[in-house]
Amino acid sequence: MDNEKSVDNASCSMILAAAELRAKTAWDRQDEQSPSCGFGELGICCRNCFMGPCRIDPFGEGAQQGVCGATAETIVARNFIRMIAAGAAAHSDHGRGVTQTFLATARGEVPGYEIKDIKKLMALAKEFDIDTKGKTNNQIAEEIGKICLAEFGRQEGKLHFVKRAPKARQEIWEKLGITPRGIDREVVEIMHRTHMGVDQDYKNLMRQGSRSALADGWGGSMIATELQDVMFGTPIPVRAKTNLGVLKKDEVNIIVHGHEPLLSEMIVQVAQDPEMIKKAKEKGAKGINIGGICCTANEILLRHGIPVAGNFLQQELAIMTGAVEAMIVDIQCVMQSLPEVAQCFHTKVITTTEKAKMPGAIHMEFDEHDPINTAKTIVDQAIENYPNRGATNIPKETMDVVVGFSHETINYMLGGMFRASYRPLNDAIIDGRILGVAGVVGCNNPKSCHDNVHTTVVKELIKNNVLVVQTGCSAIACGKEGLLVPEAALELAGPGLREVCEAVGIPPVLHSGSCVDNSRILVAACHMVAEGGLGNDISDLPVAGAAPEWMSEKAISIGQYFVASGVFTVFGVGLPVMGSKTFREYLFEALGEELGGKWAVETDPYKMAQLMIDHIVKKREALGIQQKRERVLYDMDMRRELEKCQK
Ligand code: SF4
Ligand code: MSK
Repeated sequence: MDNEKSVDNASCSMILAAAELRAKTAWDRQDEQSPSCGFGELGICCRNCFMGPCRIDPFGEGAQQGVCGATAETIVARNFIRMIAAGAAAHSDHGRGVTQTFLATARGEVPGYEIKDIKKLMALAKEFDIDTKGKTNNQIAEEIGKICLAEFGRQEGKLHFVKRAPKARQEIWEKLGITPRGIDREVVEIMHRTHMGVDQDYKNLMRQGSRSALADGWGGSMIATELQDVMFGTPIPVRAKTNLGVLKKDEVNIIVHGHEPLLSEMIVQVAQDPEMIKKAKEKGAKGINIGGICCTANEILLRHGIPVAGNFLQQELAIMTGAVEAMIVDIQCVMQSLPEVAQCFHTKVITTTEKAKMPGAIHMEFDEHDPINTAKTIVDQAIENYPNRGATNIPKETMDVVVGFSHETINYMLGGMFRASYRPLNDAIIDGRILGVAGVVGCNNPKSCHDNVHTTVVKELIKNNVLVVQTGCSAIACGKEGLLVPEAALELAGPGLREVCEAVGIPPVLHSGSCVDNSRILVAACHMVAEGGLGNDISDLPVAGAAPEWMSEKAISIGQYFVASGVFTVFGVGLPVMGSKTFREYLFEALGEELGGKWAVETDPYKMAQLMIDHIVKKREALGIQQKRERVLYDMDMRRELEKCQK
C-alpha cells in the first residue's frame, strides 16, 4: 500500500495497480512537476503584459519590481484576486445555467424538470416580495427565475441575498464599499483592475477581491443552491455508500463527474427506466449502476442517495478499475488526462457541455430542452459498451454514510417541524457542551497525502466538541473514513458534542452538499446570529472554516467569501501569497481588523485543528461564555439579558 500518497485503502490499491500497468496518475505527474516553480508558488511572477513576464527575487537580492514598477505586494494581490475572479466566475456560471433551466422549467419548455419544493419556492417568493395571490406555482417560479437571472447582469444596487446577512455584517460591507452590486460586474472589474497599469494598491485590489467573492457566495453560488433545491428537492437525510467499491462487477457502471446536477438528475431517472434496464440485460449486465465523482456526486448523493465512487483524486482511479462503461463529465475539476487513461480500458469519456470539451473524449451535447432524450442517448452509449469490458479490478472498500444536512434540515432536526430553530444549537454552544462550529470543505491535492488532512482535522475537531459541517470532496473524504456514519462518529466525538447530537438526532459531522452549497453554511451562520445569544454578527460566532487539501481557484473564492463574511479560515497545502511579506501580513492579520475574518495557512492537520479551536475559544471568551457552566435552560428574559451584556 502506498500510504504516503493516500490514506484511503481503495485509492492506495489502485495507485499500485496503476504503477503495474505503467499508467500515469496525478501523483506521477506531480512528481514530474517537482520541484514546482518557486516564483509561481510564492505568487511573485506576473505575465499581465508582454513587457514581462516579470518576477520578484524572493531573497531581496535581485529585481524587486516588474518592468512597469509593480512591487511584490501588487503582483501577489493581482494574482490572488484573479484566482478569486476565476473561482467566482465558475460558481456563478454554474448558477446562471441553473437559473436559465429553472426559468425554462417554469415556462413549461423543458419536460423532465419540475418545480418540486413548493415550500422553498414560496419562501423565496416572500423573500423577493412577489405577490403570489392567484398565481400558479409556475408563474411564481418564472418571476423568481427572472429576478435571479437579472442578478448576474445587475449594474447597480446590491444583490438580493445580501439582505440575508446580519445587519452588522451588511454595515461592514457598506462601510468598506464591498457590497456586491452584480455578479458578472464584480468579476469583470477584477479583470479590469488587474490589467497592466490600473489598480496598484494591494488593499484596494483585495477590496474588489472581497466584493467579487461575496458576489459568488451570496450571489451565484447561493442562487445555484436555492434554485437546484426548488427543482430537484431540498436535501433531507439519506443513507448511502461511498468509495470505489460501489462499482458493480456485473452491472453497467456509469460515473457522473463534475458539478452541475442538471444532466445527472436526468441520468439517474433514465437509469431506472425499465426499458433501459432491459437493454442492459440484453447486453449481459444485471442492471445499471450510477456512481458519482466530485460535486456532481454530492448533488445526487444528497438528493437520491446515489453512491459516490470517489473524490477529486479518484477520477483516474475509477477508470482504472476497468469496470466503468462511461464517465460522463460536465464542468469543473475534470482532469484532461481522463481520455488518455481511458485508452487503456474500454471506458468512454463523454463530455456534455459546449463550455467544456476534451481532446480524445466523445462529445454528446446536453440539450436542456430535451433532457430525457439526451440522457437516454448517453446511457445507451454506456450500455452498448458493456460487452467491451475486459478484466476488472474493483477495490472492495465501501463505507456507509448518512448525508443531506441542508440548512432547512438542520433547522428542523434541531427544533422540530413546528418550532424549527437553531435555539438548541445556540444553547448547547452557550452552555459549553458544543465548543463551536467548523466548516471543513474543499478539494484534494496530490501535494498532500490524499484525504489525510481532511479526516485528521475533522476527527480532532469533533474530539474537541466542535460540530463540523462539510461540503465538496472533503465531505467525501470523511465519508470514506466512516465519519459520516452517525454511530461511528459519535464514538469519536467529545462528550458534550456527543450528548447534544444524540439528544437532537444529528451526527457530529454534517454533509451539506457540493461546492456551491457552501452558501448553505453562510445561511446557517446567519440563522445562528438571528437566533440570539451569540453576538450580532457572523464574526462574533465561535466558528471557523478550513479547506485542508484545496487546489481549485473556486476554493480561493470560497475562502475569501468566508473571510469577508467574518470567518477565520485556514487553508492547508500553502497559499500563493508568501512572496510578499506585506501582503501576507495583510491577509493573515490586518484583514481581520477590517472584516472580522482573516486567512491562515497550516499544513499540519493537528496544528490546523488547533488553530481553529484556539480561534473558537477566543470568540467564546469575547462572548463571555467560555467558562464551562452547569447546563441552564434559558428563558427569554435570560437570553435578552445575555445579549445586552454582549452589546
Ligand atoms: Fe511585468 Fe508589470 Fe507587465 Fe506584470 S504588468 S508583466 S510586472 S511589466
Ligand atoms: S469538486 S472544487 S475538487 S471540492 Fe467541487 Fe472537489 Fe474542489 Fe472540485
